[in-house]
Amino acid sequence: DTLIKLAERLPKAELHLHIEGTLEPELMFALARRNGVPLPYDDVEAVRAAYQFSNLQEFLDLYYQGMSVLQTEQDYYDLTMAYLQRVAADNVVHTEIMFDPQAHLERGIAFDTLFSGIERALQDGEQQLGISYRLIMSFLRHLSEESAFEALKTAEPWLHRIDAVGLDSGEQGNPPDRFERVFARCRELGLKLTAHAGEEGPPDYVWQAIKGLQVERIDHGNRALEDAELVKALADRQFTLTVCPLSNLKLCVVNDLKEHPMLTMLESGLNATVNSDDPAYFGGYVNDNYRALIEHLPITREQLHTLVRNGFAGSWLSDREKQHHL
Ligand code: ES4
Ligand code: ZN
Repeated sequence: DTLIKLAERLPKAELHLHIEGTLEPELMFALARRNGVPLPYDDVEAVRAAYQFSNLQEFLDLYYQGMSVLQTEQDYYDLTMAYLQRVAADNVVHTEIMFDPQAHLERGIAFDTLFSGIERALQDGEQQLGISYRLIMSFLRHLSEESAFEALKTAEPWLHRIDAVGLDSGEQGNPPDRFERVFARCRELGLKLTAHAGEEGPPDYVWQAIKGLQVERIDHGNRALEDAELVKALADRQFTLTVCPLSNLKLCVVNDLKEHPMLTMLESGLNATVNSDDPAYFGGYVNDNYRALIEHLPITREQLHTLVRNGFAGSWLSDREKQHHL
């Protein structure tokens, strides 16, 4: 109980958050009505009832369907502002949010529309709520490398306002290797690099992400624990792992939170962090994820402080900004 109180009140950073995954059913319905987009659900309860997944792909199908209600700049603003207001209550003071441009461009939404809405909310959030931010443009790995290059070209006029690129969507059968050239180009452009790896995919995908894509962080990374040499490489080189406990539970990456590998990760010297991934779909924001860990694992006060500190240390804040939080 005291650990939960401590986790709730500590200032925190969130490093793994898909802005499209913050679309709560209430806002989904409001935007569907506002834009005249049909939804295959009768009400908010029916949406929530549909959120039972046995793997990543079952979630992704509903995630891509849900975002079809996002149409105007104001929609993206409202989505992002709702997230910021929600996590301000969790004492999140820094957030690094991912967005999936290809999922919107494919539906005929202009890059300017989605980017302006998200960025305007982040700027207002920084002013009004004191939440600093970084922006991560994520490529969809179920699409081709050519499609990723196209998205990068479309984003060109905005790249100076984007901090990093990522790689997400269905992992099985979509190894990082295929995106080596587009990540190399992003690196040349001065963007930071991260990739989802080892959520459902094998340790080899994590190796490909660090060796082939040359990412600085790994999103998830759970299955890295199956490869002792990989664990050593990640620990020696101080990679940050952006772990998402409630996501892992909802997507059956773990069967029970009591079996969650978070403490094993810390004890193996890995720089793990606590994040919410797609909070509207997985049943909780950052504090809910801390609470779930504390309730199910024998976590110490020191380990809790380490997780919170890792969030700032692994962020893309400047060294000076990090000093302020560490
Ligand atoms: C995602 Cl949990 C997860 N994994 C991979 N891709 C994603 N996109 C949104 N959430
Ligand atoms: Zn994710």
